[in-house]
Amino acid sequence: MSSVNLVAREVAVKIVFYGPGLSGKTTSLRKVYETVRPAHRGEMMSIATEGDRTLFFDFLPVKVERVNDCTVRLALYTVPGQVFYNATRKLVLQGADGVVFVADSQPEMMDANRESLANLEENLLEQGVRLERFPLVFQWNKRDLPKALPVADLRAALNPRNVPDFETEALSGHGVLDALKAITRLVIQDLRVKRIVPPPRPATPALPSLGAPKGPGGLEAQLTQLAGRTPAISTPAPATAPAATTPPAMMPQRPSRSMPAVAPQVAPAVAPPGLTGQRPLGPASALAPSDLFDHARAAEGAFSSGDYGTCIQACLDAARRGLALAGEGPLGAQAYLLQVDGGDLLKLQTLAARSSNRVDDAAFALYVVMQIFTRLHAAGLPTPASE
Ligand SMILES: Nc1nc2c(ncn2[C@@H]2O[C@H](COP(=O)(O)OP(=O)(O)O)[C@@H](O)[C@H]2O)c(=O)[nH]1
Ligand SMILES: [Mg+2]
Repeated sequence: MSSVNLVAREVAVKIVFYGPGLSGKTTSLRKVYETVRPAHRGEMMSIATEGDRTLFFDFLPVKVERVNDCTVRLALYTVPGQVFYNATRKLVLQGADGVVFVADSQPEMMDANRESLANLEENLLEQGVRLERFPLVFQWNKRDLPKALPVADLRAALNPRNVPDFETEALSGHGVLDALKAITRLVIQDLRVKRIVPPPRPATPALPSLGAPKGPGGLEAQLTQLAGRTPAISTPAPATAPAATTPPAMMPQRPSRSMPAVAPQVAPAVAPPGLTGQRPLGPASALAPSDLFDHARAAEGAFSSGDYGTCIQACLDAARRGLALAGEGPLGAQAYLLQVDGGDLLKLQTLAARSSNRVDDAAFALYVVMQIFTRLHAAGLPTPASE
């Protein structure tokens, strides 16, 4: 399950390696483990293995530190491929943000590949997720074997949607990181579309070293390269060229030093989907949980047009609704729970009762709702079920 800490600009995503038994999922994960510098990963955990088979799952946490201004944490899982472990697969798949499907390129494995892909589709559907709208990439694995099927055959059978796919040899690691980069990019894009991850911040005038990766071999450098800022490493062309050669910027740009409390004119240059051509997101709507997005936009719109009274009313309404997400009870108790400044709330109520307001009053009201949104994020509210 993805989670986002907007204050620290940290995104945690869950990626699952799926596929039939023995296709190379555990080997792929092990390769990621060996490739990523120790400072950027935790220990690989393999749960209840017997012989070389994954009976429960493998888990590897990877931290991609400071890609531009955003820290990405990847929780990488594999599922047991054997048909009879479907309950475990469902469990591991729960809350996944994206899947790397590891297909075995051998002709005799095609039925198992198809069956596993159908099983993925079915298990996602049980969670209310449709595969065709879910971030997905393919590894065509075991390309080193002489009898490996042509990629065109694998694509025709398994990848009619033409999502990014990669020829891989998990044993040597060839192509594995490319697939991981691609799924990370797709997941971040998807989370942006869902407004879980904020849109990129505007680029600041470049200090030459700011966007540079920290080290030549890290996943961080690879991801930075994907963001299209500092090509540092040449990677082999993926099997699906168009999808991977024209990557849109996937990571937020480096921030200015401090976040302005209210300043619509410095709002991110990128409007969220569906809002193209309209006013760009302001800081309050960028922070707002989805239920309160319209309130935040209304407040910002009123602020921009000089209607400070409406702005303050919208903020007060958003503040009440936001605080209610902390649970039942009086406003003061909810504010206390969320560690929102009670004095600020009282002042907001006072401002809302006034017949005329100034620009700094409206700015203060926006500051109060942003405070609430930030505290809600820190507390993990609203939970996905309540949103
Ligand atoms: N020749 C070859 N063998 C591979 C490759 N990837 C994995 N294997 C082998 O396939 C077997 C199953 O791999 P594993 O990663 O355990 O599969 P999983 O069940 O999908 O986790 C192991 O013996 C691996 O060494 C590859 O790219 N080429
Ligand atoms: Mg395994």
